[in-house]
Amino acid sequence: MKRTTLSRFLIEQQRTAGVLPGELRLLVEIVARACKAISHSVGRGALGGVLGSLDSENVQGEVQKRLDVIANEMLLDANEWGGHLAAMASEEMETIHLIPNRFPKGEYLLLFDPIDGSSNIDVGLSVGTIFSVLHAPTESATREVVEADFLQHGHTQVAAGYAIYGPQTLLVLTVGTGVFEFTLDREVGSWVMSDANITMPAGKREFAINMSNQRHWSPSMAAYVEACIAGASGPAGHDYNMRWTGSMVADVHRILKRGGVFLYPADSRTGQGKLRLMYEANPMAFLIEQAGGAATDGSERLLDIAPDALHQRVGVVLGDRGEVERVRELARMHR
Ligand code: AHM
Ligand code: MG
Repeated sequence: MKRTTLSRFLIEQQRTAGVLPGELRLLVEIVARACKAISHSVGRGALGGVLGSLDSENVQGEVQKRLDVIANEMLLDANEWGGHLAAMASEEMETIHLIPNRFPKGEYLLLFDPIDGSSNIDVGLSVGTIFSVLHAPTESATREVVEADFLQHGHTQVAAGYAIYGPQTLLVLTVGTGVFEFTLDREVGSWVMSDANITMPAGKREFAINMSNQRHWSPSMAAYVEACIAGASGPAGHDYNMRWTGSMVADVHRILKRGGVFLYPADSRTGQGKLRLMYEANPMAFLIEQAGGAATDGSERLLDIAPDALHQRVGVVLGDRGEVERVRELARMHR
């Protein structure tokens, strides 16, 4: 079997396809290297003393897990010195992280959720790292980067991906030329391509949602899920299967490979969803669209939302185009 490593893939994207600037290639390699280190820590679990919670809360008021903080530090340390970044932002940090003056400043912005699906950490189930790369605005080259520089539409992302720490450690990546999956070869320490040009299987009847929030959904969202549950005898006319792991990376990965739809809708208590636009919804929407799927906040295309805050939350419906369109159609009908 011919082994295409992540490095080779990225060099070929740069050389042949001409779509990948050298600095961006370096950036992706460094993020992937940090994910390798995070995978090692996650894998050590109780043996590495990395499980459990800290006394601290993040900006979202969530109790931080030890691994949330460790993974955040690993991503910051790995990406600070490379010279390809102007600043970083993370779910675990209130505001942006500037590149220290002792290092050269590059032209990209990196956003990440260091450990997504944190509630799974202490029980040994799949968690992941999600990341998104943007161009720093040109004018930021001559001044300090500010939070507003990050508030760009999702469709301006130049790369996005996630690592999933499960039975295998996988890296799923797009640089805007399709979606590629790499499996970590632990013996050699390199990422090896295990799936190329991933296209979501269409028409699969599977949905992933936290049903315990049902009473807080909009009438159109409730109608969509009711129809899924009613199955063949209801308006959808088909039986559906449901899955929920409580880890977006795992649920989205399942849908990317097997088809179906992932939903974390807006909640009537806040008018927002749980998931964050900039480092959860947008990168996943970019990947899903690149794989032939669609992504919306319930009515608008996710990648077209103009962000107004770094930690903004948003409703998320992504996956099978037909299912996403039905959600949007129901929202229009209930308006
Ligand atoms: P986290 O980034 O703090 O882990 O929160 C995001 C996670 C997603 O991975 C997942 O889809 C969702 O929260 C699960 O929420 P719930 O607890 O409602 O099942
Ligand atoms: Mg998360």
